[in-house]
Amino acid sequence: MDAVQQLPAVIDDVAPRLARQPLCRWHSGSRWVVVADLHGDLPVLEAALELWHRQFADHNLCFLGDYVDRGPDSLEVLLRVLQTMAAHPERVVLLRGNHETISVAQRFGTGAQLRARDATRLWPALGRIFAALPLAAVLDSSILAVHGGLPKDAPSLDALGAHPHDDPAIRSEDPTDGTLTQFFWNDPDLQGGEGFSPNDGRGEGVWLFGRRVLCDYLDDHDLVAMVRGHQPFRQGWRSLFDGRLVSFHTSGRYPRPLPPHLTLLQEGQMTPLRLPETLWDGEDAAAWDEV
Ligand SMILES: [Mn+2]
Repeated sequence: MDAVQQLPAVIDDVAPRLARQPLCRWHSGSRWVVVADLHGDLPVLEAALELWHRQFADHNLCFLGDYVDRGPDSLEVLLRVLQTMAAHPERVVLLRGNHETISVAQRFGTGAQLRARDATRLWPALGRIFAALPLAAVLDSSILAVHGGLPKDAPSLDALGAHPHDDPAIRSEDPTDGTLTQFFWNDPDLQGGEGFSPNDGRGEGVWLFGRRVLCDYLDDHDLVAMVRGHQPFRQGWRSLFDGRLVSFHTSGRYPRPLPPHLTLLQEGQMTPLRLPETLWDGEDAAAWDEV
C-alpha cells in the first residue's frame, strides 16, 4: 500500500460524492459498528475492518473522525477508510473530526509525516477531503453520532441537514463557523454541570456540554442517545449521562496506551467491543490520570 501514490485518486473519487451530501444525514439500518478516533493507528483499523468482514458482515460501519495525526500511519489510515467508503458507499458513514482540518493536521503529525515522505504536494487533496466530510449522522433513527459533542446554540438536525452544501464557513479545509465546528470540538461536562461551560483545556470557543442540554436536544429530536469520540478515557469506553451518551476511543496507542474499543449498535442498544490486547501494550494504562 503506497498511500502517497494512491490517495489523490481516491480523494478525487470520494470527496465530490461527500461534498454533495448534507452535513447531517439520517441512516437506516439497525445494526452498526462504530469506530472512534483512529489517529494513524493502522493495526487497530485493520483489526476493526477484519471484525466487520468476519463477524459483523450484516452491520453498517460508522467512523467518528480523527483519522490522522498522533500515530505514525495517518496517510495509510485515511486511505483505508476512504477505500472502504468507496467500496461500500451505502454501508459506510464517515464523519469529520477536529483533526480533519489543515491547521490541526499541520501541527499534530500529518505535517511531519508528509515532509518525511516528500509528499507535501498532498495538502490540497487532504484539504478537499477534509472539507467534504459531514458533521453528524443519525443511526437507526435513534442515535446521534458526532466526533465531539453538542454545540452551544446548536442548530436543529433538520437545519443542519439543510445547511448550504458549499458554505465555505464550514465546507473548507479550515472552517470558521464557530458554532458548527463545535460538533467536532466540544466535550461532555464530567463535573456535574447541566448546561454549557467553558472548555478551558481546549481553548476559546470550545464548550463543555452538560447532561441536561444534551438530553433536551435528544428529546427534541426523538433520539435516544449520542455516540462520540474525541476524548481518551483510561478504560477506553464509557457510558455517561444516565446512558444517553457513549464516549470511546478506538486507537490503542495515542495519546497513551489504552484499550482499543469499537461500539456495537444492535436493537437500539450500544455495547462496547474491546479489541485484542495484542493491539496495545497496556503498559501504564492503569496509571495515567483520568481525563
Ligand atoms: Mn478529536
